[in-house]
This record gives sequence, structure tokens and C-alpha cells, in this order.
Amino acid sequence: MLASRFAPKREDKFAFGIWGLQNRGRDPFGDQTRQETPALKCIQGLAERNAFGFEFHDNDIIPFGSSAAQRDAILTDLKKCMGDWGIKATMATTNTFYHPVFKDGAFTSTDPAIRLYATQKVLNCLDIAAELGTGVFVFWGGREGVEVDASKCPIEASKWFRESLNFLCEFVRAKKYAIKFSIEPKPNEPRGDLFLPTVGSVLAFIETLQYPEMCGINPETAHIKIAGLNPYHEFAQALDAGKLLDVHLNGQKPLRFDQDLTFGSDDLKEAFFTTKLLQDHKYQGTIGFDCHPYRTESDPWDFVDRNMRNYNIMKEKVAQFNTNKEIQGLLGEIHGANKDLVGLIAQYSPQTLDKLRNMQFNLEALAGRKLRYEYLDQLLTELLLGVL
Ligand code: GLT
Ligand code: MN
Repeated sequence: MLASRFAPKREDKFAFGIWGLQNRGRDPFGDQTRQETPALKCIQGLAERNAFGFEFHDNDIIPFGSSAAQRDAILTDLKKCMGDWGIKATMATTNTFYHPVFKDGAFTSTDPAIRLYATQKVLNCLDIAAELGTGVFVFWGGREGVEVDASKCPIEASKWFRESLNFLCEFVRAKKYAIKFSIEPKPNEPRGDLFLPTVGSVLAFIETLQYPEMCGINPETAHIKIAGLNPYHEFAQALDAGKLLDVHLNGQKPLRFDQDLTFGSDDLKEAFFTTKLLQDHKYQGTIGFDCHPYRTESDPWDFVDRNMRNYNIMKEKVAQFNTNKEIQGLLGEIHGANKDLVGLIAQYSPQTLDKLRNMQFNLEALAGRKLRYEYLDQLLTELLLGVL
């Protein structure tokens, strides 16, 4: 039996991308293995399991090609259900990757008509987001990239994307929507190379926009590991920049195809440090999961439950880590060296410059310092395995 103390509560602020729950178990090599769970059933099931919110693409809830009347009817129904079930639409995004028109990109297509069509599709989705009270609006550039570098210049592509984003920011301002944009980096797949592959590249790109304060980032564990990088460090960089608007937690074996495994299923230490980062630094957004039930499952519910449980279990482990006397004692020792020198160069002045120039360092003593990192790591391993 699974311990009940890890069961999710609304205040945990968990959210799921419903596209993961809707997934029918198709992959490039095999047909569907289960029926699609309809959007409303996904949202209802999430509410019953105490998820705080759901994330959606326009076409996850409103089928592509719906009429204005169909759209309105779907939204009216959805809003009523959200009220009845007590669940929020925490993140919205536009599907600018599925339709063949986007085969060579949406905002970075070489065809200006396609770029305009993508921008128009986002405008329409922004209206939906505003109607549902969604504050975070994501751009995942699944088709923004190339296989053939000769086909387009990345600088030109950035210019096209920037132009659309600036226009869309103006639209949000004009409409007074309480919405922020969030860009989701990924290095490749489905394109050979995607533009804006990492947290760092997105942060730099945001600074080139007309309204950088309206834009942030939502990194995803799997995307970071496809790039061969460290999710803890990537999430931290976004948080440090004050730009972490949303997170996409999941699991992923490094350097492989996009697996979107369950959070904590593949790398416990990584899940631990991601959780620790968000908890210790009082991340204010929702804890979003962007993953998919395995093809072998016949419904998404065990998958939903365990993602949230794993986060809550890690939360307990973080609390244990933060209060464990031996671990904290060791950390105190590690960070306790030469405390009197902290902040010495925090302010530049001729005096501090002079001080620094004249400082003598005992390199032998500094290099000879004992750093018990192997032991610290073992304490964490034993804590995570429940034997500490
Ligand atoms: C797509 C992708 C995700 C993005 C989604 C937002 S859709 O499934 O793999 O990482 O977050 O468009
Ligand atoms: Mn994602």
C-alpha cells in the first residue's frame, strides 16, 4: 500500500499538461494502445485527484477548424466545469506544430504568410487564455528550426520570431490581459535543430524583446537532458534571473529521443535537487508536469498520481535534508571557511582594490582543505534510500 501522507492537496499547486493525459500511446513505430481520454475527462480526473490546475493547447480543447459558435459553446461548458470542480487553467499555449502548414516552422517559417497565420492563431489562443483566467502563456518552438542550415539564417529567424512576439506583447497590453509569455527551450526534436535550445539562449533572447519584463521561461527536465545538461542548474539559472514562470517536470534518460518519463522515475537525485531548488527558493509558480503515461497503460490515472506523489515524497526528503544534523553540520563545515572575507569585494573602491592587490594567500593551506563530498553524497544517497 502507498502511504497516504504523500497524497496531493490543492495547495501543492500541481498542474498537468492535458495533452499528456490525452495521449493514445502512439509512437513513430506503433499505433495507439488506448482510447483517447477526452479533454473534459482529463480535467475532471485531475480535479478529483486534487491537482490545482491544467495546462492546454488551443486544439487540446477546441478541435482544429471549429466554428466560432462551437468554440464559444466549448468554452462556456469548460468554464462551468472548472467552477464546479474547482480547478484552474494555469497555462495556455498554441499548437503551432501539428498541422502540415507548420512543417518548416511557425514564427520562423520562410513564408511570411505562415508567420502571420501562426501569429493570428496565437492571438486567438490569447483570447481563450484570458477568458479562462490563465496567467502564463507558453511558446514551445517545436517546429522552429532546421534540418538544412542552407535554408535559413538563424539571425533572420530570430528577427522573425522577435517581430511576432513584440506584436503579441502589444496585443496583450492593449487588451489589458493579465498574461505573461513564457518560452520553452528544447535543443532538437521534432526538427534536426531547434532555435533557442537552452535556458541561457532564451534568457539572452528575451533581453532583445521590446517588453522583456513580459517574458519569462519554462524549462523542461527532458529537454535539458536531451541537450546533455543538468536540469538542477538550468532551472536555477532561470530562477536566479527572476524569469522562472512555470516548470515542466518529468524524467528523461540523457541524450535520447524525447521520453517524457514520470518525474522521479529515472533519476532520484536529480528529482530531489529540482524539488529542493523550488522549495528552498520559494518558487511561486505552479508545479507543472509535462509527461506521458507509458504506452502499456490503459488509462492515465496511476501516472498522474505518482508524479504528484513523487514530488511530495521529495519535498519530505528535502525537509529531512535541511534538518539532518549530520548533513547540516558537514555543510556548515564546508561553507565555514574564511567567513571574515565574505563580501570583501562586494563594493568596488580604491581601498578594496588596494586590499585585494595586497592580499597574501596561503595556497598550500587552501588547496589542502579537506572537502568530504564523497561522504556528503553518501549521506544523501542513504537519506533517499530511507536508511539514514
Ligand atoms: C509538446 C512538447 C512539450 C511542450 C508542449 C507545449 S507540447 O508535447 O513536447 O514539451 O511543453 O506546446
Ligand atoms: Mn514541455
